[in-house]
Amino acid sequence: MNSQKEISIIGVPADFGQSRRGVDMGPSAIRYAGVVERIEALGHIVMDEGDIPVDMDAPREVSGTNLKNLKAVTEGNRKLAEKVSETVRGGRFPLVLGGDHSIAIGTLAGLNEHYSNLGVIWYDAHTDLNTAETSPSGNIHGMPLAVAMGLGHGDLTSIGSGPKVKPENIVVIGARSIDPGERELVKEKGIRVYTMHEIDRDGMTAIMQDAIRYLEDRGVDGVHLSLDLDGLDPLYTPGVGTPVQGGLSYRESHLAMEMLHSVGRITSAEFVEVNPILDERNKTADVAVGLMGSLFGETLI
Ligand code: HAR
Ligand code: MN
Ligand code: MN
Ligand code: MN
Repeated sequence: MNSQKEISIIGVPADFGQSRRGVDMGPSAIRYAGVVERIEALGHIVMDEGDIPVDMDAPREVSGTNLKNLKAVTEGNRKLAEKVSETVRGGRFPLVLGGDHSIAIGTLAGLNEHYSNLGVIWYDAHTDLNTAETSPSGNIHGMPLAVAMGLGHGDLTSIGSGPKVKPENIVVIGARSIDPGERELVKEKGIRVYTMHEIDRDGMTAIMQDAIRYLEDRGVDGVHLSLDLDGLDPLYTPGVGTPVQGGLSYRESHLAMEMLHSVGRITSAEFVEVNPILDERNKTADVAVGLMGSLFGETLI
């Protein structure tokens, strides 16, 4: 049986963390794909809180750093952190809709107000562990996991207080595009990364069982799912800014969500990088909503 949740949907129409326009329309695309109805049909109480006010006219560059749009990313994330924190304080499950993946900085900062040993599942083709020093692009959406560990530009790490997540409380699932500096950080910090190699070799069932047991062994007091739609193969989710071939399948991804639901430990989630301009007939938003269905208890029979 499905245990009923009160879920707050928080849209973040922001595209400042990367260079392709359109991902700011992700929340609308996901709403049009029927997110509210889909989750309500499972017996949950869903409140669509609308969108975080994002200033799309904010200056796009800031001098003195190679980070693109640092000021705009910082401001948006401050607002999001406040909203996420308020949601958890009210006893509701935050379901954040992106927007590019830089918004995870704000989500995790908000969650950190309420958890002292948060676990994070990062479902993504990328590890998003770059800093100003290692980033090949200057795009902040390639950095949020480093920022959450307290590494990176001070404007970003100072949103909320202190580091937001311990490296040993992170699992990355689906990685297949990892920059040299990110690889070093994975090794140095001992971050648990299940690349496509391990998933091909062992299968999604074993990987998810291992990931869940690993986080339980860490004694986590909550688990945040940060799902980048580019974790799936672009066959299934073409509407993303940085597609990488050889990704997770549609069914593997549903299986992962179904397993997370049955364990019942996910306390917040975000779905990011849906870009309707790059999509085919809202396919990527449809997939995102389907995955949310599985995460919140949909079954095939
Ligand atoms: N690693 C590359 C960079 O830092 C590409 C990052 C792409 N990131 C996302 N989020 N789409 O996972 O620029
Ligand atoms: Mn990402
Ligand atoms: Mn904390
Ligand atoms: Mn990605």
